[in-house]
Amino acid sequence: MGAHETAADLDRKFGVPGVARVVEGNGRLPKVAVTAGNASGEMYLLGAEVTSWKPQGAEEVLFVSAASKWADGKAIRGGVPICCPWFGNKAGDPKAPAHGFVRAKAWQLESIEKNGGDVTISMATAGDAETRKLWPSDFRLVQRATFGSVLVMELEMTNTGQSSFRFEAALHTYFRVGDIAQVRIRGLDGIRYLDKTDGNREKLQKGELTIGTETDSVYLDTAHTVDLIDGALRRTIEVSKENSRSTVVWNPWIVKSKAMADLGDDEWKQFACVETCNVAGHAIELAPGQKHSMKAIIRTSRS
Ligand code: TA6
Repeated sequence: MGAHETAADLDRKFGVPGVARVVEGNGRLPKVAVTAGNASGEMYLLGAEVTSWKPQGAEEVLFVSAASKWADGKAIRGGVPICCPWFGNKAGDPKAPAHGFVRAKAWQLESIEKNGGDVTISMATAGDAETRKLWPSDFRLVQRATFGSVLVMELEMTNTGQSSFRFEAALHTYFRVGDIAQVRIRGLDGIRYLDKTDGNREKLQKGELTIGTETDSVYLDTAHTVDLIDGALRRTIEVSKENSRSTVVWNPWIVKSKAMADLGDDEWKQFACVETCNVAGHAIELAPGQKHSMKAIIRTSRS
């Protein structure tokens, strides 16, 4: 977004009447509001963050906290934050922002394309003097979100510099559930994971995963599709992916939620994160001019 481009300026440039408009959202932050044939949804320029996806005839699939802050420089709590170029705390730099810096930046809206009943929104961000203080690499990062009966999010990293770099990336998706106590997560059976609630100990997933306490698990070397089965809302959310070797499952539970200023004390009951990632040992090395694209493909069905 140019220095002074308002939502109205962007709407004049990119808006598609009756399909996708650029408007002021929460905190008067610019967002693209999608009302396409196959789905409705929202994507903020702040962090290129998808905050809503409702396939035609279905309920909202994503969770956003009622206590989320809505301000430039602050990550939105919920939706699909983009964690990049590192995941979690930055090794050796406790003052660096958790999960990298791109989720707290205003991205550039590049295009809105209607394709039948679907809409694809592209937003981009790139290295600058500020980001180089945190991460001395030149890069361009594009998030392409297609809102339709399926939600497809493609995160494409390009090394625009003269030297190689390694980066981590996560589409940190918050899925809305009716009651976390009635959720089962299928598809990780037999997969090794790091349990961040237990000193990062490596463990083995046995059978389906249910969530009955704080859960923060980094599943390793898995390209598996995961099904989030929501007993309360009687639906299944299928999370498949391309070019992603790690999957994170997170719910803060009671104590951690109380400590989070941008999450309601009881909101832990209403979401589960199933995150499409390349983190830890699956960080990606890019040579100058190389690109890497990771995709999350989300479907929902009655169950
Ligand atoms: O993806 C799980 C996780 O890494 C947790 O450890 C927790 O920190 C969560 O992300 C949320 O992080 P945030 O920086 O958004 O509060």
